[in-house]
Amino acid sequence: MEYKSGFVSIVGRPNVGKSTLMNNMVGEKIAIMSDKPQTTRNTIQAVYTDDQAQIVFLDTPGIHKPKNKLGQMMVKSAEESFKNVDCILFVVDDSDKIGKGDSMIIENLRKAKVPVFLVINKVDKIANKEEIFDLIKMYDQEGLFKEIIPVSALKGSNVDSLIKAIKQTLDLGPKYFPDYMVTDQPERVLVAELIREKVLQYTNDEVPHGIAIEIEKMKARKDKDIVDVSAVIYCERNSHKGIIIGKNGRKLKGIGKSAREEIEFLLDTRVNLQLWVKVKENWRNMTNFITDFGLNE
Ligand code: GDP
Ligand code: K
Ligand code: MG
Repeated sequence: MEYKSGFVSIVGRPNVGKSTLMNNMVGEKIAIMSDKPQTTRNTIQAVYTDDQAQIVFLDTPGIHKPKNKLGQMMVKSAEESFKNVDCILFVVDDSDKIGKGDSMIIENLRKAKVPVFLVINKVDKIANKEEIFDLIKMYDQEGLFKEIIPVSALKGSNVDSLIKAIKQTLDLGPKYFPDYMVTDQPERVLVAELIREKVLQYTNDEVPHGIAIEIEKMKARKDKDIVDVSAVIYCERNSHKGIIIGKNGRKLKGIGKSAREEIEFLLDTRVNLQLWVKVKENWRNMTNFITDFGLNE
């Protein structure tokens, strides 16, 4: 059998589970996940490889109305990813109506020249399985989707059917990436993203999107099997700094501990992690500062 490959863009409203789905398909945690919208800031590539095909997934920031410069960049990179792909996964969740956000994406997708799969995610939340058929019927009336596939990205249910369906649409093509490679993101970016995920988790909704992570140092020690990482957590306000650090530094300690554990797992080595919190007002409207953090132009 001849080898197939192609690029697949994952689009959908914030929080429907795009990053969770992509991580499940490639079997590793590449995109960070959280219950806050717009957790994914730049387009991330993740690679699925088996002995018949290679699929390169593009996880895009959610499409929404931009509120600031960072938002504008996120939407732009999501729309760019409609082009130059072999098929598109449009992910929705278990809501029983097609809302404004989804309708907007559907209208955009009508312009796409490649097959669009509809992925109904979070079906683990639907107790009555009849309701899944109702959802399929509702979306089928749009007359847009090549196939409608219900999955649970969180539990991994039916994700194999989705991969099978994608493989069927792909043309013959080369293996773009070596087998072991699951993402184009450099380790530094993954480490920064893991720290950002922990800050978001530990601070609940108190510190909204005003944080960015800069890795100041990431270096393996010569003599020992240990990597020193030092990173700065930038936030927009002094009050946010206090929240992140917490009483007696307790919160920052927790963030550091759980981030360190995940970084150790990622790098497969012991890690010495130092975290600093600094205030940089209004960084989201400063283009230079944003590009500094490796976000797409
Ligand atoms: P994204 O913004 O579309 O990338 O969404 P995320 O992947 O960050 O997921 C948003 C939230 O939905 C997180 O809290 C996930 O744990 C949750 N989630 C994702 N997939 C599922 C699923 O299949 N079932 C359930 N119950 N929750 C999910
Ligand atoms: K999210
Ligand atoms: Mg995401």
